Amino acid sequence: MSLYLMQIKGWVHKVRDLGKIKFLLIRDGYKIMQAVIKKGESPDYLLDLDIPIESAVEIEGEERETNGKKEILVKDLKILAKAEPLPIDPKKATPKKRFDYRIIDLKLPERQTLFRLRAKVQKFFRDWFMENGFVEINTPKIVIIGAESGAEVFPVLYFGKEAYLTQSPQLYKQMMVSVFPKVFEIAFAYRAEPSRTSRHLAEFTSVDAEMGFIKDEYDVINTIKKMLIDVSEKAMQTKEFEELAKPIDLGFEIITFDEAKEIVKGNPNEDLTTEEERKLGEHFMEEGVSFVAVTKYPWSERPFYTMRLDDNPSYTRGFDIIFRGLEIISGAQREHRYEKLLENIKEKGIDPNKLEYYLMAFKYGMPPHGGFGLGLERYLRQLLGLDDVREVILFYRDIDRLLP
Ligand code: ATP
Ligand code: AMO
Repeated sequence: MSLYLMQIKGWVHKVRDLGKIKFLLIRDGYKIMQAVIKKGESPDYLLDLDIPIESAVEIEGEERETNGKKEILVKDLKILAKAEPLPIDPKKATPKKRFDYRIIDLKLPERQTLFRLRAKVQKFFRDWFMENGFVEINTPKIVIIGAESGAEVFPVLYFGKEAYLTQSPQLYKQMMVSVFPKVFEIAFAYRAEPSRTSRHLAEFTSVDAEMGFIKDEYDVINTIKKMLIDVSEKAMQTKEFEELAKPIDLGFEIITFDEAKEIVKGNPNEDLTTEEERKLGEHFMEEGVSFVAVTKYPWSERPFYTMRLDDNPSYTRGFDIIFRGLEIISGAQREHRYEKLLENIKEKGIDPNKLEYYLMAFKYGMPPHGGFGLGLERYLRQLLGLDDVREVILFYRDIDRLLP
């Protein structure tokens, strides 16, 4: 029995042609619906129409129920854009081919589910910051000095002068806590990583925050704890997550760098290695702890802006957050005292003249402050239990890929 006339627009996902009856699956970017062309009930010309998969179509028909499932009996079908035969089957293609033909790969419903989840997660982070008094800022992406390390920058020719793509909004977000007590930014950051790993991108999404008037780095870590638990809970409650992955425990622990090195039996004189991060993650996951904050990093491993311990200057208030065995966040209490900051800059071998505008902010009421940067692709990779950050960014950039 026909219910009512309706219209759907979307892409032809599958066609099953049985001669007198044709079943079409139509995908609209959210769901897949069945449309039926039936001799005697649909106009005759439709039975002979060539409808290649992935063509964009507009269908009018009657909604009805067959065997408890809703479908559309087609009364009219317009091909808005006829698709050519697809060059790959993304379900069977190698990763290289999938990424060469990413636009076809993205037509798989499970990819769309993933990118709808990514869009929601980005919104959950933004909502969380806004609900907690952070002001959203947008800082320059073309800069003169790299904040993290000089070597990994992309040079840009800027009206005849050499500039760089920003590695992190670090210097600007710090400057901004002398204006607003709490700021955040979600934007691409650029690293000329010559590496081919499953966790490095040349262009990644950095979720950054900076907070003024803190007591110490634990204020920042506890803020991160609330944010990660809230955002992860919301993400896991989405229908997209349910389709893609299994829920994870949201335990959160705070330890020191020396304690972390003891657990993994590592060398306390060097940074945690990738392998040690993995071991640390496994150790804590057994107890339902997915997030491990590791603080009090050695000064030798942290950038100039990190605050050192007054009573033990070879250690800092810098920390990393390891999420199920992978670093997803770096953060710190920053050095806000002008003279000490200048000493630290010189000790790291940086020319303070290059930081003139950054340093200016510290002369006019810079409060004690701290913050963090989270790699959105790394977070999503770990949340979904995937094995490569390339899967969770639409069009990735690395040493081997600038197209598409
Ligand atoms: P940083 O905070 O120093 O900028 P990051 O946030 O980019 O680092 P990673 O580069 O993932 O973090 O560093 C984590 C660990 O990964 C390092 O301790 C190092 O052992 C390892 N690592 C870094 N770069 C590479 C690489 N190109 N190839 C293999 N391992 C690497
Ligand atoms: P860091 O350099 O550790 O710290 O970067 C912060 C976080 O960004 C992510 N990340 C990356 N993700 C993908 N590909 C990359 N090449 C890449 N590089 C970094 C990681 C990392 O934990 N200014 C500091 C943050 C701060 O102290 O506020 C910074 O940029 O998840």
